[in-house]
Amino acid sequence: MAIRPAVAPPEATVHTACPLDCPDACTLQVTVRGGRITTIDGTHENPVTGGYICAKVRRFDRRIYGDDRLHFPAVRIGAKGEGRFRRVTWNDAIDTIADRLGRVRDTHGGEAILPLSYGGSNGLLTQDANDATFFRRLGALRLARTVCAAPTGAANLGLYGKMPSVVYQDYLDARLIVVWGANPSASGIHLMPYLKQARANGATLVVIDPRATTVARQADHHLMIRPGTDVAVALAIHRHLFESGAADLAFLEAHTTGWEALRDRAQAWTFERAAEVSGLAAADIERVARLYASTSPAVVKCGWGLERNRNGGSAAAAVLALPAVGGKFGVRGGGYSMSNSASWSMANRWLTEPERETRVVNMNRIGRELTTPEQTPIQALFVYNCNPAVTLPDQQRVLAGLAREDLFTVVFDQVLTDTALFADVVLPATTFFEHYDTAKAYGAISMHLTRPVIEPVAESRPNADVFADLLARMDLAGDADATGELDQMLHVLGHLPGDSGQELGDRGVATPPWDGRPIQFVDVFPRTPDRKVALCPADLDREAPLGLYGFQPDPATEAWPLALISPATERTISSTLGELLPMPVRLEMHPDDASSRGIDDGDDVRVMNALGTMQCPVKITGLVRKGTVSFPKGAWRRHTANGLTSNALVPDTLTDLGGGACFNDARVEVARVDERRRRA
Ligand SMILES: Nc1nc2c(c(=O)[nH]1)N[C@H]1C(S)=C(S)[C@@H](COP(=O)(O)OP(=O)(O)OC[C@H]3O[C@@H](n4cnc5c(=O)[nH]c(N)nc54)[C@H](O)[C@@H]3O)O[C@H]1N2
Ligand SMILES: Nc1nc2c(c(=O)[nH]1)N[C@H]1C(S)=C(S)[C@@H](COP(=O)(O)OP(=O)(O)OC[C@H]3O[C@@H](n4cnc5c(=O)[nH]c(N)nc54)[C@H](O)[C@@H]3O)O[C@H]1N2
Ligand code: SF4
Ligand SMILES: [Mo]
Repeated sequence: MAIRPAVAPPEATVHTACPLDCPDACTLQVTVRGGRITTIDGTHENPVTGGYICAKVRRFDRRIYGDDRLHFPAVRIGAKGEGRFRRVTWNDAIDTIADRLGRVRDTHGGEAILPLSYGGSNGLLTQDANDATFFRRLGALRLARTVCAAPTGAANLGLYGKMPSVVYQDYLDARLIVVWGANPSASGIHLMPYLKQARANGATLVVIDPRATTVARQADHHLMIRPGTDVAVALAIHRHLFESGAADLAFLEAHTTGWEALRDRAQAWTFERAAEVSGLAAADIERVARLYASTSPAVVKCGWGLERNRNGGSAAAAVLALPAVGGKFGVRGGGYSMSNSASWSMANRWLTEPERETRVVNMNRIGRELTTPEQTPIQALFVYNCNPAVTLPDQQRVLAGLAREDLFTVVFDQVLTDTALFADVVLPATTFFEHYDTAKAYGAISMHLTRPVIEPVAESRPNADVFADLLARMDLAGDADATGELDQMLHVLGHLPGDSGQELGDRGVATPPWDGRPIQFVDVFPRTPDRKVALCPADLDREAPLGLYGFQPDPATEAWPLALISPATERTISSTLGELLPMPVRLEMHPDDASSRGIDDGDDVRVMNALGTMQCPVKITGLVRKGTVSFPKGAWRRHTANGLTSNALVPDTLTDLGGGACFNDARVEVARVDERRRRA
């Protein structure tokens, strides 16, 4: 698989890889007939793919050729949000953008321009390449990309310097597997066969989740925890390890700092107290603590579900600290898994333009930034690789910001998203079947080349080309810049560590560091300055409002007693592919919560709190814990009766560490839509 030719012949089977925001980075085999994609399937080049892929990507042709696909650049002719546009040429669209951004910069300064993107579905070429060069040279605001993995990332960085994680293949060696706040049955499906095989080999599986997900139903022990209380449960396990003599003091002395502080802070968390806070039975927590103390190799897989609340950073830190205290490192199948995204140590070396010290905007507070600006008001918004109208907290405020008539908004996307409806200029983007990219797994440690399989649909174009055009049109281009997409791809490949760029270009797959299966504390060590695990790092301790491992009580009130969570589902990747999600989307609710409110299965309900209301039908199910309701992440506005999704109920408060989003910290009440309203 050499990087050229750019596009497959009209009849061919082409190998590529999936760069969507999923831990697995599947390698793909795509059949093309008459220049159109006919089938998409998995291969074995990425060993975890195992020849199969998820249903979303298997039917990705429905996005590529679907009704919601953007075909041409267009400018707004209706009101903001109305979605009436007039087709224009690329030349005119780029001129309009260059003209408006230039005027905003000259009148208000670069800090009146906000680039809004998240690495949602993107590899090394479609984000932080020409786009970053462009916005840096414009002197635009900087974006803190905190919507995901900010608290877990801060914890993993603070404790371990993001040491590479235990990979899926090594779960087969574990005797105990704890899946904590993760749902691989939907959001990293290639872990599932390893869990099944590990259990067949005799391993015990523990799942800690407020919902009985598929993986939880396969577990030997499922702790159906109250959202936001993981730190209490993890500390109770730490307390048990120290009290029972199971803590590995020799390891703690030799390889960690700050363990006494962790021990002291865990002291208050008896099983009973943790049980009270978390809604679990003390005996169930104790059983898991005893299992963890007595079983090796033991691996803890920390997910992202537990981070999205006010205690999320401390929760992740307490969970990640378990293998250090329990003495679980140094054997295959022992230790922890968090994200492996940092395991290649790439540091964006291909970006030569220095970052400027402009103001940093936290993307979780975009609604506030756009509507009640404290500093230079944002006059221009450039959205790409992101769908803020439905993916960010405090949705009504975000929508109010997007509706500002004076805000010049560009939305560059593959489909007409809810955000694109608010654009002044809409630009059509290629999908990963039409452009180059890299697919870097963050579950396994593997990296693959994503390459164009078909010609771009209609007039869609890759990010690299469009930002190169904008650089040129605004007289911001430098002589050494990569111009077109292929040029940029070769430039990025040329800056990858070791031979990996060459390998990706030649073979489409790079050799992972440590053969891709490092054993923690044998092959890899903490990347902290002293190579020790920092169990109570000073910066994290300062940042967390109650100090690291502090517990901020549940925000539930009498008026808003239910916890609303919004986890990933198998049908979308965040809001990507949401255009294909069947309607309507339902709120999952426990039978007891429903009956105490007189709600029947299928009833239309209002889900409400002080921030807003969402109206949708209910699905009554024992698969969600009592006191918690669940609505799918990634739903579009069309999926509810009133055009607002769960994010209309999510506060824009930030997590204790990392400035992360509190998606699972919404507290709500649910009521049946009354008959009169229903007829209206
Ligand atoms: N199919 C699919 N795959 C995806 C995605 C997708 O949207 N769809 N998204 C991708 C992205 S962007 C990410 S970040 C990852 C996310 O992957 P995951 O780590 O699986 O994250 P979530 O789906 O947010 O939540 C995981 C589980 O945490 C539970 N949970 C919620 N709150 C709490 C809590 O307070 N404590 C505990 N212990 N559990 C809690 C939820 O019920 C859920 O089952 O998946 C990626 N993969
Ligand atoms: N309620 C709730 N909300 C959540 C979460 C939650 O758990 N609950 N989870 C959060 C998480 S984990 C994440 S990661 C965020 C993700 O939120 P976003 O960053 O908004 O990600 P997506 O929803 O995937 O939207 C990405 C958009 O980029 C477009 N796109 C993809 N590739 C390209 C490209 O090459 N070029 C251009 N120009 N566009 C492209 C896609 O079509 C899509 O519309 O959502 C968050 N939102
Ligand atoms: S979304 Fe995940 S499971 Fe689906 S093809 Fe892509 S990498 Fe594989
Ligand atoms: Mo995410």
